[in-house]
Amino acid sequence: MQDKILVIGSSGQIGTELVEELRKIKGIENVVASDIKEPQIAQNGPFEQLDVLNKEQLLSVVKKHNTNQIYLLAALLSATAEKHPEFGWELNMNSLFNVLNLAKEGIIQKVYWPSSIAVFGPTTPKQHTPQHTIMEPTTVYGISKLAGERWCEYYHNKYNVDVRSLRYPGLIGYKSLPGGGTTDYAVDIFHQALKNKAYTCFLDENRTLPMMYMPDAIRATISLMEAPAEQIKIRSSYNLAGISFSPKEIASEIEKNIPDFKISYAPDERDLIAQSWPESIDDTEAREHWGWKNEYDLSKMAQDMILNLSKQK
Ligand code: AKB
Repeated sequence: MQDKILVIGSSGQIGTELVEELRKIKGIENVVASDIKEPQIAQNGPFEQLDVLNKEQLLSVVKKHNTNQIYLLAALLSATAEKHPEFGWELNMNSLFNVLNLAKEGIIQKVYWPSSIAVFGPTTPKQHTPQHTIMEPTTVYGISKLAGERWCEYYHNKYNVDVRSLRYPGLIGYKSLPGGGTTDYAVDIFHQALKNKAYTCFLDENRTLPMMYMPDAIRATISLMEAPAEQIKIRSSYNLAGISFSPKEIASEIEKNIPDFKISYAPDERDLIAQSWPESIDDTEAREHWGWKNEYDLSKMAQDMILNLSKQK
């Protein structure tokens, strides 16, 4: 059967790059982008303005395009959800139910839903955090992602829904800006370094977090979705590891490329969120089950970011 894909939240940080890559692989007409907002950039394929919380609208878009797979990327991220806890919970959970129920009813065949390192909390082991461990998230976003993981597994076990998920670390890319996350600094720092040769970081200089370069994240997402179902042994969400670094370490990497770059620190409430998260992730299961392997280390990622952002200036 031809894959007919709907990407919900296509104008966001992941959506922008995922749609581009999926269209290369599946064909432009087979990947419908959708977002609650009108797109800011010209679309090179089908687009639908869609509020995922509106079940009727979602169903009519799915029917119109004969969709059989949904990538659900719409969410409030960690920092924004702390400011709007009730809406964060409503959007992050009800969007998932609306999509999982389409799969339960057999209207669509496959679902991708992103989880996050935010499912872990202060009581979780911080180094090489294992797949199965203590999970006591302290943010609205983390609580919604952990609950979502449990529901994904439940829908798989009870209703045989083919749902797949990754616990993304902080994502870094040059094609679009992140919005409302705690790890956003690791993108902003490059923009400010190139523009002003200076950056004030909202995290502590030693606040190490798990991160990943976008080409790795997109490859992981599509590999997981394309893997034969029998290889997917975890139906909650897979740990996924790339690079771990602190603001101080990424700043010194940037300095190698932009020698007069200066960083200063003004930690705010996002540093408290970051403090509750792991420093590094053990992704043994993803490697063993469906052959995941990251390609980018800190210096390769930083060089590529600087090269590509310089071309955009
Ligand atoms: C955030 O910072 O909220 C996200 C995430 C780690 O899921 N980038």
